Amino acid sequence: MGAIKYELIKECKQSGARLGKLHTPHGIIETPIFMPVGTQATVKTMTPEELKDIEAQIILSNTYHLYMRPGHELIKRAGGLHKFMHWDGPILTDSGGFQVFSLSDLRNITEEGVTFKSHLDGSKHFISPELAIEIQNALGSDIIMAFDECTPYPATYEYAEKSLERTIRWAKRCKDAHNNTDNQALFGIIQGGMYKELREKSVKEMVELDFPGYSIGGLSVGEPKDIMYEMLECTAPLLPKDKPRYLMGVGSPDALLEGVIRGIDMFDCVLQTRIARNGTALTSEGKVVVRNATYQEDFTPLDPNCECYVCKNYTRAYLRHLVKANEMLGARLLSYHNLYFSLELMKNIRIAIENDSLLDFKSEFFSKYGY
Ligand code: PRF
Ligand code: ZN
Repeated sequence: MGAIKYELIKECKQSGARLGKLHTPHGIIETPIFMPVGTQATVKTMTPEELKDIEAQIILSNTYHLYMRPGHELIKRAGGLHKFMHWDGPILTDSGGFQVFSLSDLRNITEEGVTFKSHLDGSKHFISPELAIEIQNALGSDIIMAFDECTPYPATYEYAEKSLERTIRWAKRCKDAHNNTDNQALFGIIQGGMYKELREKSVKEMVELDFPGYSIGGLSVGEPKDIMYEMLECTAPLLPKDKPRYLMGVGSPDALLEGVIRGIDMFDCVLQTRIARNGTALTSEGKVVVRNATYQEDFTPLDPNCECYVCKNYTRAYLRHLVKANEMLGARLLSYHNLYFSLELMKNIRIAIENDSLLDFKSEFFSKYGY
């Protein structure tokens, strides 16, 4: 039967956007959706109850981190990732293919897999496509990712092609290794660097492998935004309409809108919680660096147009004080608001698709937010 089912509800008349429902073993997700990132089995500073308050529908976690610490076998003994972290909604895990490249030292990539040194203690490890699947099977996440190489930017055509071909061979190995297809859906990852032909080839080969969903990887890796949007334009329309499409590691407010317009259904990004921890808020009027002296005596809410718990109860001056004093509540409240803001943006995007007014919504959003 398969673990998930994507129900395409409506295609936008103004753009490539899609409205859908993704049925998973832990609940139904309305798409397009933003997934808060819980790298180490926690969305930093947020309890699962708080995530429910802000209507998070699915969260993301990471194979690489959980493998390094506390270990997938321990999590399996705990009853799986959902039980271990007390989150009963859907979870998507990334395969480690990206984190190994961005975090660990001294990595060496061969046909078999990747050898690397842990970012925690320098110990040596090896992850193969088969192990990435074994770890994700043990975690029990609803949606799991194939093990890929995120082609660095910039890369030559030759390198991007070799890297893509290996990612395709690895995807086949992941598919063969995955034997829990009734409970966990394995997504294939599209790579191909910034080369249109390679992106097309990647889609063609991944679609032939017939995954229940497709991720678009290798974007937002340092390239200009227009190039990322061009890559989306030549990729998303080639993907099957009856499967979900996930743009990996992308989630700034402008990219969420531009991505949805180009046919993306799922996003994740550390931006919301990361900038919260250094004292920055996403608001309807653009980024607010609460830390700045300008807000010292600003007794207004963080975002006058936000209905969240933080905006209803606290002032910019107070939040600035917390951030300046390094009080943990500052990071918590800003994380809460930033995630709420992004989930609310996605909700409004879904409403706009429903009403065939997404491009109007976009102009209105950017007229306040700035571009
Ligand atoms: N591959 C995987 N995870 C990712 C990426 C990728 O290319 C990216 C790139 N933006 C983020 N996370 N497996
Ligand atoms: Zn708010």
